[in-house]
This record gives sequence, C-alpha cells and structure tokens, in this order.
Amino acid sequence: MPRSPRETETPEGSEVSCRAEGCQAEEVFSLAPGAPEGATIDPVLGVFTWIPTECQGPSTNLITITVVVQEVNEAPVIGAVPRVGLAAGAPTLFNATQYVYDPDCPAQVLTYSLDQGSPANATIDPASGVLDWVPTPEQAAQNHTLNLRVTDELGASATREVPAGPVIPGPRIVQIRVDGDAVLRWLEAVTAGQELSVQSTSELKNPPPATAWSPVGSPFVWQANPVPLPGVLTGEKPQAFFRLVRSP
Ligand SMILES: [Ca+2]
Repeated sequence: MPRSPRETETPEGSEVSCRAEGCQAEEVFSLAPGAPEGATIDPVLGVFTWIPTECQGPSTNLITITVVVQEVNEAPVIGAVPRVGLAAGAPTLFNATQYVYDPDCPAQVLTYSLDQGSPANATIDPASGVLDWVPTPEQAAQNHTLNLRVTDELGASATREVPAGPVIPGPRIVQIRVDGDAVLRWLEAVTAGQELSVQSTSELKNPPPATAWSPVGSPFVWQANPVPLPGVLTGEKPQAFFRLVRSP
C-alpha cells in the first residue's frame, strides 16, 4: 500500500486499478466515506478498481483507503530449560517464567501447568510459574520429566519436557581472560564427555530473563582446555556475563 498520496490520471470509461503492496493476511482494506460511486476495493487483496463514468469527469478525486490491521495470535515460546536438580525433602527450585515469553505485542498473560506424566506430587502455580515439588528420597534419586505447558490468554499453548534428577555438580567458571575477545576457563565437576554450551548476556538482572542469554559458538564436549569466546566483547559491548549450560 502506498504510504503517501499518489496521483493517477485516467479518461472516462477506463479502469483505474492498483493493488496494495506488501499486504498481509491480517489486513482488511476498505474505502473511506466520500469515495466516488462505482469505486471498490477488495477487502483482502487491497485491489482498488474504478471505471469513471461520463458524468464523473472531469473531476479530481481524493480517495482514502482505510487499512485495519488485525491481531494474529502467536503461541508462547519456551526456550531451552536446563536440567532441574533434586534434593530429597527440599523444595525444587524452578520458575518457568525464566524460560518463557509470549511473542505478541503486547505480550499476553501466560498460565502455567503440568501435563500428565509429570511427578504426581508436583504442581506448578498457574500464575507465578513457580514449581511446588518436594521430592521424596526415592524420587530424588531418580530421573524425571516435568511436562511443562504454557498457555496464553487466547488458548494457544506450548509444551516442553523439562528433565529433573539428582543434583550433579555443574561446571564452574573460574576465570575469564580478556585478550581481544575473551577466553573462558572453568573447573571440572563435569562428567567426562559432557556436552556444554556457553551463553552470554550484556546485562545481568536477578534473575535474568531467558531471552537475555545468547549462545556463544556451538555446543562442545569438555576437554579440560580453555575455550575461546570469539566476538563477545567489542567496543560497543565492553561488558559481558557468561554462563555454562550443561546439556540434559
Ligand atoms: Ca500469544
């Protein structure tokens, strides 16, 4: 659709036709009051058509087209969720809001739930996304799957299997050496052959939203060597925070 007035000339009896450019399925076109008799526009395609009659010329006509953009709902998005550690008799720390967002603008209110197949004594607060689960000693010694579901205000939902199991000491960053870009070192506490990925963010909030973390490079298997982090630190981004994420 031309974003500014456009002039065109046509003799009486000849068809005037133009088509909106770049129109989307969620747009509805209509002619504002005052359009000349016989002028029409396709509400979906935005094709304007008019054959001026003998009595309509000569004349100059300013034709206003109204475009109503309708909302198209998109389902919530659940990002990658690290494995949830379990300890017998202790509340399991997990807040689903850290990994979820609604891509619509404005974002809709999301509701959290657990699908069948989740541990029977686990629940999740539908509003806050906070998990309520105190595993028994038997549960804390085993691996489980939390079947997380997130639903928006219009009923669109997303699901993700969240792994949970005994607490395993994770990788721990012990040094980041800045040498042009950055080089990362960490202590062990990682099972041999464990796949890791590095993520970074330029702003550290408490807790940082899941969408603030960006992957750095590709996942890799820990080999006890320092890992270069190319392109993370630049003149525009002189500060960065890093975290190691262990693959489930
Ligand atoms: Ca939505």
